[in-house]
Amino acid sequence: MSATDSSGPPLAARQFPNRFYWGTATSSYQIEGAWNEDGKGPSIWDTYAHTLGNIENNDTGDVANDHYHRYREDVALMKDIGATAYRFSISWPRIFPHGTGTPNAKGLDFYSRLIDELGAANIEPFATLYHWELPQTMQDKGGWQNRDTAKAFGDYAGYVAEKLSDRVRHFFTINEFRTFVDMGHRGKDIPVAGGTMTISIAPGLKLSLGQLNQVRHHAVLAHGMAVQAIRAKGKVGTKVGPAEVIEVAVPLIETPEHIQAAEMATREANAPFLTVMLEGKYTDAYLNDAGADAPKFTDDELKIIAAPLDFVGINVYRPIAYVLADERPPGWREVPLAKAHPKMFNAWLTLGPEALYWAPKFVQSLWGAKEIFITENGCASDDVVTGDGKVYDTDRVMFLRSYLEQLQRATADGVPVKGYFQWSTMDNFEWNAGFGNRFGLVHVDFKTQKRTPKLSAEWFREAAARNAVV
Ligand code: PNW
Repeated sequence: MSATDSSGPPLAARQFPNRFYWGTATSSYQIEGAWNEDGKGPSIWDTYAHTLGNIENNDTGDVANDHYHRYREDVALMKDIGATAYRFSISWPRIFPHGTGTPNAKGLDFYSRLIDELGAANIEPFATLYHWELPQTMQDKGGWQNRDTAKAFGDYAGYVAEKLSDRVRHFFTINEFRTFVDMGHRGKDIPVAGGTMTISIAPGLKLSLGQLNQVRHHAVLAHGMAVQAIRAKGKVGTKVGPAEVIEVAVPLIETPEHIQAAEMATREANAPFLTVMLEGKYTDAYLNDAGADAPKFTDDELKIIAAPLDFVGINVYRPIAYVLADERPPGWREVPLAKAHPKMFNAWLTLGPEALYWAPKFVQSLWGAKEIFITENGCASDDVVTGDGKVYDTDRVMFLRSYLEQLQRATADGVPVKGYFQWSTMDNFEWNAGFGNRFGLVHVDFKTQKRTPKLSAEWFREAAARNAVV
């Protein structure tokens, strides 16, 4: 390379491992629509979104991206943007309209057709079994406060694995335990520059701390029961793991003491979810802090919760905290976000690319994970289609490049990250924010259902083709 060469760092230095999956992700309620078609039962999200005032603009997922009818076009789009994997979710009430009982063949058939379409496009399917659509009938019986829900989820997971594991090799049990449990059952405080904000989602409960901790316990128990059921009913070789939004603490200064402090902070921050799934016990600090509000559990339940996994899936958007080592217990201290710390379009989306280095790094160092998937990463923007018919999302391109550089750094260190899923394939129903938060690589006009790949889709195609940060 000559001194005047302006082609940037050599690509080889920014290369991902061979056979790395370049995927995009979605979830059923956020894109499918067809909320009451072909025998589907109502979910808590149908109920929640149909209640005026819960969702921005009173948007609902009744039609959303109409993906239920347009899945062929959407698979073609994914192929066009160079995706080699697709993470989608299966709607529990499409398969079991009331959570348990007789399965609905038409619901299963939709996913079967989608999987065939993906196969024809050479896109590897990754299926999530719970992306927050609890059948309303189960909610009416106490929802996640009722231990029976965990058992019902395990049975549903086993049934789906039995039917689809001939073509689906990877199953994620539950998406973002932390989000649906804490935001759905009590409301969760999120740190933002200059303070905190509280977010609530379906079913919109305000439980006591003790009740919340019991719901958390039932959620990880459901995961463990699903792992066991998938092993029992799935084809030999079927792989299974969670897709949790890891709370990752990032060391502000990369020295051994600060890195160790961040690692300890990360383990404690995930105590009710990833840590108990991977260690088979609740941490002492978690139980002591909770005191009388600690969950009630048995040793047998802990064994189920820690059923051996094939991989760990983590959603990574932002650091939960920036930390430094501290001489006083617990050994670290959190440094508040500076008022002007940059964020993306969403107030909660603190810009912190290093999170995508430290999250998989700590999953390996704390728990010895053999395979790791980044099951979500991405950002929203207020993208617009310009006069020339294009969407110039420079912010998302900046976001992707800076985060993926950090992921590449992790793989270069030998962290076994096997794939990356961009959230999201296309703009969709962003929960409480409705259609106003656009997370897609592909723009969607929700009046006409027209899909327009953004500049970031071009970036993604190039990165996937070269298997490198571009
Ligand atoms: C995820 N946070 O939710 C969900 O899995 C997706 O369904 C959702 O559309 C996507 O991220 C974008 O929001 C999150 O506060 C909710 O860090 C909250 C956070 C992260 C992800």
